[in-house]
Amino acid sequence: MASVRGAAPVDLVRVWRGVTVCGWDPYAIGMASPQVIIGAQALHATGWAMGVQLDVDAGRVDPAAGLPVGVAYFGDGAMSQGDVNEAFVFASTYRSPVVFVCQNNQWAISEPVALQSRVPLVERARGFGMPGVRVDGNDVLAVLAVTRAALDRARRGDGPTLVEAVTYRMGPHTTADDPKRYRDAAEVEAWAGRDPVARFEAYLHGVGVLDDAASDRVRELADAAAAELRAGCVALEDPPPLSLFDHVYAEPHAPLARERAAYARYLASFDDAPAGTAASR
Ligand SMILES: Cc1ncc(C[n+]2csc(CCOP(=O)(O)OP(=O)(O)O)c2C)c(N)n1
Ligand SMILES: [Mg+2]
Repeated sequence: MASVRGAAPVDLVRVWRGVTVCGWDPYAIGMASPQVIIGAQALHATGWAMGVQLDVDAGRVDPAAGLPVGVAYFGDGAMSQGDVNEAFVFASTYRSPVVFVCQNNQWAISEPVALQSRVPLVERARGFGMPGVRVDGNDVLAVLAVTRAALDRARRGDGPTLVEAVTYRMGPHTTADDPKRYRDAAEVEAWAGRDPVARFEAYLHGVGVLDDAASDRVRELADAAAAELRAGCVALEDPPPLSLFDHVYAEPHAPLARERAAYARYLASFDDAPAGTAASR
């Protein structure tokens, strides 16, 4: 998503390498940094969308031109978070221009979605007073169509929609996770045959839009992008340790200055550390 909006491949991994708090300029590409706090983005998108409505009230945005729309993507596990449910309440009652897309990959680390909800997640939308649409999350065109319809509804000022895209998490949650301990290999096998990229490729071949040469070219481009991403990630430089304090608050203040000074003293205590170690930089 970020790369479609203009972020370079390496921008996608800066945060995960821990060298920055945001991999790109959110204002430049109109997309916030991925949230580590599960589901917080649903509140951010809703707050932003409520701001759009204030802009309409103040005459800064012309609703006749179609409202700008916020979109929040989150997982099935996030549906159990207070943040997400609070966002649904505000977005629905204020009819805010926001679309919620729940990527239900059926696992929240080792917790299956059945433990999160006794009803299909999409059915919760009704209780909040907004439409919910359940879509095959491995069908690229279906997801596109459902998202477009939800965006159009929000642009018209008709309020939010919850989209539940049903898919499956094929790999482990993280490198520290071993899914063999809690799920059946046969289930993973069944979903392997529904790979959305392979399905869409087969569809494009079927309708004559893609031939073998074009498929090979796409694969080459993908390999090149992956190589660029890996090289860029390895080449990222650690920021100076004290820059940790630079973007926490908009304005400097005394407690922050004290903490910064204390950390500077701590770092200085390593001054005899060999060149090239973290503390010597
Ligand atoms: C508020 C909060 N609680 C717990 C965690 C730890 N945590 C990280 S990922 C995750 C599961 C997320 O599952 P889901 O929402 O289904 O997203 P998925 O990883 O499947 O895309 C949890 C509990 C967190 N990051 N934030
Ligand atoms: Mg999940």
